[in-house]
Amino acid sequence: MKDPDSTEKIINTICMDHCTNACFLKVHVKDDKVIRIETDDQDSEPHFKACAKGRAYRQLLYHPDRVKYPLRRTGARGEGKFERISWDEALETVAAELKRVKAVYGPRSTILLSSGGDVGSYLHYGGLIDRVLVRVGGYTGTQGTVSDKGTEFAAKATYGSMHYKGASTRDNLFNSRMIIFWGFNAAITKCFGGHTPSTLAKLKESGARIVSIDPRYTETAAFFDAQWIPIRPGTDAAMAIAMAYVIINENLQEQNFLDKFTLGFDEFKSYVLGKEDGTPKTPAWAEEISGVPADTIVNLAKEYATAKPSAIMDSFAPGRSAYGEQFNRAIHVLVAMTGNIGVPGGGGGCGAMPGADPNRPLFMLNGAHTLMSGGKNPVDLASPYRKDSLEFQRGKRKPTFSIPSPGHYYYGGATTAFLNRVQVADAILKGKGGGYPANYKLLFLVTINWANQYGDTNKIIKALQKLDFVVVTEQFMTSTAKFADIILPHNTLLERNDFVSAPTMFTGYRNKVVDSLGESKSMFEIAQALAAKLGITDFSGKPEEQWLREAVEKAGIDYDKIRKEGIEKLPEDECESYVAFERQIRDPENHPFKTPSGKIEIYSQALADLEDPEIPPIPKYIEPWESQDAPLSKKYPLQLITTHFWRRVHSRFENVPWVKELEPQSVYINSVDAKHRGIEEGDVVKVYNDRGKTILTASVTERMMPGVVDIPEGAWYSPGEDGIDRGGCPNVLLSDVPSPGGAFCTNTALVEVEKAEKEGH
Ligand SMILES: Nc1nc2c(c(=O)[nH]1)N[C@H]1C(S)=C(S)[C@@H](COP(=O)(O)OP(=O)(O)OC[C@H]3O[C@@H](n4cnc5c(=O)[nH]c(N)nc54)[C@H](O)[C@@H]3O)O[C@H]1N2
Ligand SMILES: Nc1nc2c(c(=O)[nH]1)N[C@H]1C(S)=C(S)[C@@H](COP(=O)(O)OP(=O)(O)OC[C@H]3O[C@@H](n4cnc5c(=O)[nH]c(N)nc54)[C@H](O)[C@@H]3O)O[C@H]1N2
Ligand SMILES: [Mo]
Repeated sequence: MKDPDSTEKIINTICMDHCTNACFLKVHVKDDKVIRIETDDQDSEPHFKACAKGRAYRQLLYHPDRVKYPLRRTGARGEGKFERISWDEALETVAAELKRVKAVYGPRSTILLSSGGDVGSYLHYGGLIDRVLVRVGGYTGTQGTVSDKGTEFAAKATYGSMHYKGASTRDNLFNSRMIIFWGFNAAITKCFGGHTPSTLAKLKESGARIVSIDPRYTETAAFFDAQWIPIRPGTDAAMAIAMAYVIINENLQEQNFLDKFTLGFDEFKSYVLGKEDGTPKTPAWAEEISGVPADTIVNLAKEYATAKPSAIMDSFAPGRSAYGEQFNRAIHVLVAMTGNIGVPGGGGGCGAMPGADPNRPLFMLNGAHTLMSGGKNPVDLASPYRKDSLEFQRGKRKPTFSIPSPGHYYYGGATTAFLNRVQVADAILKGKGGGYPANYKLLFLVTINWANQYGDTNKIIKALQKLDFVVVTEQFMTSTAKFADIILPHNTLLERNDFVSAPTMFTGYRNKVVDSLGESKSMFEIAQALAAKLGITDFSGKPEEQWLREAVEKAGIDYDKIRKEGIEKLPEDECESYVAFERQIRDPENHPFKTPSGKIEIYSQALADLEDPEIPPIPKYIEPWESQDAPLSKKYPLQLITTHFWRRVHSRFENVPWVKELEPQSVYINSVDAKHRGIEEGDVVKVYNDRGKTILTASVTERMMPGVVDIPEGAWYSPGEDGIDRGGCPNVLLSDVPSPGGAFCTNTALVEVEKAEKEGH
């Protein structure tokens, strides 16, 4: 322990929670206590000013509900009764259970399920537990991310690369004549850039025409006074394909570009014109499906095809729906048809991660880092390549994309051993009998609030009840942690050192500001101690500080300087500016696309080879299973979307009063739908379907399109004695059935809303 220091000092650090953005914090410390948090106050661009959440981090750090000691369950699973135990006892129990499950059932029966935590960290992340588990025989992991699987699938099929590489850096937009935010609420989610707000502010002056296609009138649309085109969730591919129809009909496509750089436009054209199936994909056809007037589609298509260069910022959210991968694929075709690829001001996609210089630390999601990743996972190695996935299909080809992640941790999925992360509960409940590779017994949950954040909460709870053993690393008693047998108390980013990198614009040092509260520990400390209990001798080899110093110095950064300053901003004119696929278009001979044909694949033979009508080789509109036209809509007439909320990071900060008081958790409902149900602003309502029910207040607004309601994701699942959620957690209503491309369908669910009084609540 340091001597208490009564003079106030400022320690610089970086907030980079799982909002995927990164902001600068100036933390005032007195007597070893955080007393105030300020943020970036420099005039020079770019800015990394923290949002309300980062500035309120002090209340998260000192929250009275912090889990500060190792806990062992005493009551029934989920009852929330625990007793304090020592670290020694906690780790002994976890080690013993890991050994037992491996000995009796084999290593596959242990699942490691982890999520972002503080993204961008170089040291403290779930990959450290991977490093432990691969050394004791391996484990079952998950493949892909929960955020952008549809978008990623589409980018791999069309461009052969990850979508991060298919998006340009934000400065690209300053050259655009028109920008379409398609399911992208940039002002709130920012998506890979704490500097996005300052970009948007400058864009306002650029004179570009801005359009927002979204079931909600978003904060971004409001900021720009943009044209708002409301659209029924899950129908975006239909609208995009009808835009292609207009462009073909008016002969506005860049045929030379299509001939030179793409494959399969004729097959697509044949589908669009109805030669393939007898249905021309006219604007009238799309109006019927999407609710967007045919005239609006015609005008937008013509304008987009002629106002060059133009950008379509297609986000992940429409891709997180049934057949959502078709949406991003259809956008790729529009971008190609108008020659908007590889040119400044053109492009598509919502967030860039260029990665030009391998030594320059770049933004990467947790687990993608190789700093301490575990190496090959024996379970993965012993399994055949998947036949049902794009890049590994038929096991013939090498992966067309991979992030350096030797253990396939987080981005894994090369083999059949790994589960789709949306289906983990299903796998636990059904095991081998349901066609899964193993019967699962032990679940290791690391920086994830699984029951709260994944589809079909009630099913996840059944899975949690079924397991032999559940261990959770947590800072709080979340709805998931209540189901743990052992909780390992994890510290926060203000209580440990780390190195972080932000998308393209800075690298930062996350300074430890105060000592860990109670007996909470960093992930490095937890993993190291667990490794010791398991008899692993080669876990680290060097102390934490050395790992960090080496990583910083490898990036060519002065370690002591960055520790002091906390951030190394790249001057604005030196910020890595990147126009996606610029090289492929400028010099196609030497820089082919990474698809099998080397071209932009409008028609993908790899997809055709899957022989799955639900994943066609050209982008098509396929009606989502819970659409407004589905038979189920008679019973549940409203489409639910579940957006990312401005005052939370998923379920994080929901318990922080300074942030929580800013806006209540509500279901947003259009006044027509509300009136029809006798619902007024602030009424307590029940939202329900066959999967679950949740009770919360209604916010009646013209900013939602009729027929669609929004419950922001991340509210804390809090069942009453009747088992009905009172926290407003939308995941009790969502399904765990993934889209054929693998995505979590967070925006595909039919529900009904009624005043709660009716039920006596
Ligand atoms: N404040 C905050 N920022 C965050 C996060 C957070 O939790 N809080 N989370 C971060 C993470 S991990 C991620 S993955 C990203 C997520 O980023 P996104 O997936 O882009 O975010 P969402 O808010 O889900 O959706 C964006 C917009 O899409 C609209 N939308 C939903 N369904 C449809 C549809 O079918 N069609 C169309 N056209 N629009 C639709 C929504 O109304 C919303 O305005 O955000 C990141 N940023
Ligand atoms: N309905 C619906 N559900 C969604 C989505 C949606 O759009 N709609 N979006 C999905 C998306 S895109 C994502 S990425 C997931 C996110 O899902 P999660 O990553 O599970 O969400 P978090 O709430 O961030 O949960 C992280 C948990 O880890 C704990 N934790 C422990 N240690 C640490 C630490 O050191 N740092 C941090 N930051 N946390 C720690 C936190 O207390 C918290 O309980 O949610 C998904 N769920
Ligand atoms: Mo995400």
